[in-house]
Amino acid sequence: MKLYDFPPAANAQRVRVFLAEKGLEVPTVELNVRDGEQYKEPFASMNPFNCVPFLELDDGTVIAESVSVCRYLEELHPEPSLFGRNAEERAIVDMWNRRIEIDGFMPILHAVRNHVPFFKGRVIPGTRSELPQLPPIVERGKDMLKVLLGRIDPKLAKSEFIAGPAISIADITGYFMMNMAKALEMDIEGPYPNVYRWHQALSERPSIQNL
Ligand SMILES: N[C@@H](CCC(=O)N[C@@H](CS)C(=O)NCC(=O)O)C(=O)O
Repeated sequence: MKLYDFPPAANAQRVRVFLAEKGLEVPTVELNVRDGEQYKEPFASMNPFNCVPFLELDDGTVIAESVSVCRYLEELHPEPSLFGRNAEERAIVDMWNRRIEIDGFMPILHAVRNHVPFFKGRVIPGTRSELPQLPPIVERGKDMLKVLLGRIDPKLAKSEFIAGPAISIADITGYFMMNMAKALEMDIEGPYPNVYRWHQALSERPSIQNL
């Protein structure tokens, strides 16, 4: 098995944090997505989404998508669980992970890609599209994140982690969502003190410190 990775890429870091939390090591191959290596062969044929991370199994099967890679590794190594230990926990973790990805991670990703000059000419991940950066997408992304944080903050007032008393994939997704929000200079500490505390605590974990 080989993990195709690029150390500065947030989605690749999601998988690396997951591996560290589980105490797993997987051989990695670095693919420089800034220089466009993902568009060259054999990588373009291996992963039609032209992104990192992706996992190549020994028989050549490729699994792209950070959460799908993590889910596969969880099946092979169930302990410690980051997707839930029974039907109820798995549903709760999945619910929060999906809501974070759909309502916060994706909107804020598009906000960043439409705001930060570095992403000019690459507003859609995994494409070389010349589509222009659009300021309304930035504002809408921030608005959507605020709605989500308004729902997560009361939850984190009562719970150390998003889906319950133990860290899960939902916290990893949420951690990287909040990192992206930093690029948009949003005030988090004032309106969402529990989100702020949770994000600070996660940033001190060895899995994140050692990225
Ligand atoms: N939904 C995908 C997103 C993957 C993704 O967007 N990866 C970025 C790095 S953070 C990438 O490889 N981008 C290359 C590009 O935009 O050309 C996942 O979770 O794995």
